[in-house]
Order: sequence, then structure tokens, then C-alpha cells
Amino acid sequence: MTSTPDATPAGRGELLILNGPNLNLLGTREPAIYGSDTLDDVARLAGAAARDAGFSSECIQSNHEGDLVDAIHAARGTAVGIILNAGAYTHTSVAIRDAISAVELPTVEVHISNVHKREEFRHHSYLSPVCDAVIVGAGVHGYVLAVSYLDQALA
Ligand code: CA2
Repeated sequence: MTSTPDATPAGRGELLILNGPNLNLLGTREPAIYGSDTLDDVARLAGAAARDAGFSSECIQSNHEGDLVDAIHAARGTAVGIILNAGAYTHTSVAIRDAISAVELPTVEVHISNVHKREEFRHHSYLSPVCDAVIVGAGVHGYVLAVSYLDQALA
């Protein structure tokens, strides 16, 4: 599990930017689907948008379902909102869905690619029904759009 905190003091609290399996490979493979920005670029872009809106941020990535569940639980004490790209676990994980429901934090589901233009198995999300907003197909800009959503939702 890797964590990139942006510790800039911010009065509105922290946004957790949580990324699931294989997203550590962003920018290194499959650029036609996922673009050429890396996960560090995502942390910088979304972190800057969060800072501009008065939030701090922490970007965490893990390839392990339980780590993602633990990070969501921990957010209950540390974050005011969650931006979640659960990767392939989106389409399989009741555990991550239950964790989102349990913490009762505003949560935005983000997918870099337009999952609805891809294979059928990517069309269903276990997470969408328990998230406040869903952003798909906007590339890594989707994370910035998610910050913008939380900016107004938490106003
Ligand atoms: O479009 C998205 O953001 C996804 O969440 C990405 C997941 C995929 O399983 C979801 O259906 C949609 C896959 C992440 C894999 O990321 C890679 C990035 C670069 C190279 C290889 C994999």
C-alpha cells in the first residue's frame, strides 16, 4: 500500500483519494484506455484542486481488498470525504460496498475510462448504489471533478 499525503494545513479537513488494484501502473501501460498520467500526477492534480478548495488530501493505493476496506474505515476519523476508484473491485466487492455504507462519509466513485463502453462485466458496480456521485470516462480529470462535487456537497 502506498500513501501520498498532502499535509498542507487546510481548514475544511482531508479528502481521501483511494485507488484500487493495478492503478499503480497508471501511465506506464494501456495509454489508449487510461492516458499517460501517473498516479503521482493524479495525487498532484486532485491534491491541488483540493487545496484550492481549502481541503488537505491523502492519496492511497493498494492492490489488496482488505487494505481498501481498512483505509475506508480509517477515513471515518481522519477525512471529510472520499474519492474512490476501486478498480476491478468495483465489479466484485460487497466488502468495499459495506465499508462505504458503514462510514457514512460523502463518497464519489471515479473511473478513468468509460466503463459503459467496455466489456459487459464492467457495466455493473457494487459501489454506485452507496456512493453520492459517480464520474466515469473523464480521464484523470474525473478526480478533479470529484473534488469539485465534494466542495459543493460539503459547503
Ligand atoms: O476506468 C477505471 O478507472 C477502472 O476503475 C480501472 C480498472 C478497471 O478494472 C475498471 O473496470 C475501470 C483497472 C485499473 C487498471 O489500471 C491500469 C492502468 C494502466 C495500465 C494497466 C492497468
